[in-house]
Amino acid sequence: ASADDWTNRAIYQVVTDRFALGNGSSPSCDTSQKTYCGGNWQGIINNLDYIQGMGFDAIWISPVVENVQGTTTEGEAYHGYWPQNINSLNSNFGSADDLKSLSSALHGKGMYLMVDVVVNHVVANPTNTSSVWPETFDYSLLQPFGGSNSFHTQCFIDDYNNQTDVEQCWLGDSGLPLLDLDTENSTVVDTMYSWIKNLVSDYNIDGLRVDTAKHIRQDFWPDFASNAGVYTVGEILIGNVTYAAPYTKALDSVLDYPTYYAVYDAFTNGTSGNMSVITEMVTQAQDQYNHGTFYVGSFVENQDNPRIQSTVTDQSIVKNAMTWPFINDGIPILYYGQEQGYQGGNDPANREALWLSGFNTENKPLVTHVKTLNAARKQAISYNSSFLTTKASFISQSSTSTLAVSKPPFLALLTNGGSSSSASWSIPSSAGLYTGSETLVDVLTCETVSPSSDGSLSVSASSGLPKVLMPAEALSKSGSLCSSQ
Ligand code: ABC
Repeated sequence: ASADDWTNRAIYQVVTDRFALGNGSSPSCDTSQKTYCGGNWQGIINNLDYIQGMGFDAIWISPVVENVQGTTTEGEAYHGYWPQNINSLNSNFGSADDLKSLSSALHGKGMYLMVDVVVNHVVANPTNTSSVWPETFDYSLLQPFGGSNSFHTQCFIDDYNNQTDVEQCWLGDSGLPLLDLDTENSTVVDTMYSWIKNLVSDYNIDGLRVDTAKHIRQDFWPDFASNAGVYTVGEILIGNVTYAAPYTKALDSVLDYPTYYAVYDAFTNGTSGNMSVITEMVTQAQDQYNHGTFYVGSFVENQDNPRIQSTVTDQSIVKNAMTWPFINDGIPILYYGQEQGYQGGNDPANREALWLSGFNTENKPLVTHVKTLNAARKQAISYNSSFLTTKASFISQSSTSTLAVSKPPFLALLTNGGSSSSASWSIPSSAGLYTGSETLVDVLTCETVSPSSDGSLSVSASSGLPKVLMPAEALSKSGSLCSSQ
């Protein structure tokens, strides 16, 4: 599927090892141990209704290839980011048939499969830590790269502001080095290009999340992407739009990290969090990214960063932050477990087992919230045929604790004030959003508000909850959203 095919989708991100077991069992899973807990592809297949039931129509799974075996100084490779043999699958997650079954089960339900892929490095436990590189590894394990000449000379990245270091040196440390493939070496390059072509076709993959994309020269990526032939979204872990921008030409797009940091900071610092930084970041990204922000992956949690609720548990604030990915330009991504209220902090604590929640959806306000957001976005897409190609715009507010985002038919009103605060937003008639004759429905509560006769709008919220307003007319054909309107 192409980037355009992905724009109307919503992605549920799973850490394969932590989502579900194929046999339905629920073993304990101590995240601090950094070991495999047993989740696998069959477990995902068995629980697709849980994911689809919340309105998601795509999943992103952990890297699928065989990883370093046994334990390392950083534990086991349960997350999948330590490839050892790229031509074989990670048997902890299942067999080739299981992965094919997952792909076809998804397609049978009209859903897409996004696979995480690692090209930057492979991993082997050092055999002899006292020896000097390249004598340190058994290269025969690293398939199909079997020799030190496939790698950049060992050095560890110590200056992330030095792009040569970032591309040529290694991630990890001497305890667990991530052997940095020499992606200037034409044999390595050709191997990777044909590998990705085969992987996508063997498992009928619809999109790729490209790990560590900033650690490889930009001009490696266009041919990689064309061999893949599907939507590619790169991980450029950076808070800076100008740095990330060129990668939106090398790949289809990037995970929207700069905005992520702005959103995380805005919602986890009480009312001193500055919502106007979100406006600045998105505006820059809309201007600088290829295709604006229409193809970005928009998220507020993932496997590398502390969950929102590790910092803030006020449910109004949590709901505001969770609303963000669904009301802006990008493709929304929800990291598994957020809907269950998980609170894990930094890696590895943020990789809790979802089965411990029992996949319960009853009396789970955040499950309901996500379900409503997905339904609202689908309704917006079907009501306004240019929704997906209309840039989100921001209506300036007097307080930096509030944000008003217009993406017709949505007007989303967010606040970081929390449940004991009151917030207000005003939309001047000069914004040109309304004529004054509309009735607007907050799809999160089904309450209505009306603009004044001049088209201006004043809204207040007493418990710090977000509002997602849509004209009642935009809902009339929808069965599920505020159907009495
Ligand atoms: C293991 C342990 C951790 C331990 C860590 C050092 O080692 O488990 O407890 O803290 C995988 C595993 C991890 C594992 C690592 C290393 O491998 O999942 O558990 O950590 O062995 C991707 C994946 C990630 C994966 C890998 C490796 C890469 O999403 O899950 O990790 O395949 C860098 C990379 C980025 C990578 C990330 C983990 O590290 O660029 O691709 N993620 C700065 C740098 C970033 C850097 C980041 C963190 O620090 O610019 O490049 O990311 O080290 C902003 C700034 C940014 C700054 C951030 C922190 O702040 O603008 O520049 O990022 O404001």
